[in-house]
Amino acid sequence: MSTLDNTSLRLPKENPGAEDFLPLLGTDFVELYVGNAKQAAHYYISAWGFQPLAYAGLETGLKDRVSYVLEQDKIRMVLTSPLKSGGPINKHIDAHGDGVKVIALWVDDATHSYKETTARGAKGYMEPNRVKDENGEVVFSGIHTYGETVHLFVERFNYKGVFLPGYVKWDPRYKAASVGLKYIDHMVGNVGWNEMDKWCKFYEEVMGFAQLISFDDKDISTEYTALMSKVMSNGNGRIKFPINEPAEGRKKSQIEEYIEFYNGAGVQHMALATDNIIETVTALRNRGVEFLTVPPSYYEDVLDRVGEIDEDLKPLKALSILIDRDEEGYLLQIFTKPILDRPTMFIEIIQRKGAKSFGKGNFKALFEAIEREQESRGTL
Ligand code: TYF
Ligand code: FE
Repeated sequence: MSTLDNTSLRLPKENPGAEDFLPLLGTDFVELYVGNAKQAAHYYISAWGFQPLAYAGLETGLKDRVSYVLEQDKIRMVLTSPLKSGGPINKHIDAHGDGVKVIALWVDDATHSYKETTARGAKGYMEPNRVKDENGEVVFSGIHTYGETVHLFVERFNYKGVFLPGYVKWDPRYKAASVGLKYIDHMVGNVGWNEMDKWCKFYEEVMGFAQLISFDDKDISTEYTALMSKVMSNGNGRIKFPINEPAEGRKKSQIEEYIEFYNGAGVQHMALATDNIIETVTALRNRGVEFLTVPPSYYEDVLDRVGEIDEDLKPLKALSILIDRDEEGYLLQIFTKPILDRPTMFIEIIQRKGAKSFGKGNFKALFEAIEREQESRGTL
């Protein structure tokens, strides 16, 4: 039996002649459906250092929903709540609690993106739809992915407005300083038993992604909460979607716990990048964000494993920041506790110093920390 088997670390599109039928320019935004967008927005501003950007609601002519848009450097987050009962957003929240509904991808041609992906088997969510206001125009389209999660394709013709047509600038008096978060490094999906390959195939065939890494953790599955994971990436490497499925182990898989509480597949974590993880995590902790911790013994031999690093070990240890290395460099990472009452979504903070991998060397310590949390909840 092998331990975590990092079988390959290769970039997709090794055959340069192949044309990318779905060129993606980046993540446009992530939209969460939440029970109380006003309060959630305050949390992401005060605790996470997001800046208020845009708003749509009763005041702008919407009747049944409200959305707050926040940004921090390249990260844009939309928080949406229903204003009436019984609609699709209510049903989503009833089934899943707060969670990610939309991972929106920025494209040059939303109509082409829709045609190419639906022709390859994607289930349509929104047909190409052109929206205009005095600041320009945007074309949207969308497809379904795992669970009730969707991908929107967003085409912006140099749209000059604050976010999208229908939104007005949101400029509340209260603001909080940024914590230094820069961009979305990856977004992870949890899917059901034996569904990982199906969804990896979806990203491969329908969206032209390729597999970057696979974790097939035979040993881990007998001793720790078990899971399997494959990382899918688009052609230019800007979009990375790891997909996890539960595996049978001695204790209940953290993925199974997620699926139970989320009522199906969905986004498990967003990894947000910083270029100074010590400062970012210090600020987040001071504002009340709770992180998983590892025992001090983790730091006794970590430098034997990862070699020299630029940072002092002392603050990393004090903050419980994890370190890992691959062929190309090293990375620093840390994981919050679930940020919701349901043990579903959490956030990872990551600083890459050359490494392109996902912290395989930390899985044991990380999964033990997650198990301690599961134990405290009585859900193991
Ligand atoms: O995204 C990743 O692969 C890392 C490690 O349930 C990880 O952040 C993998 C699975 C998991 C939690 C973290
Ligand atoms: Fe991650």
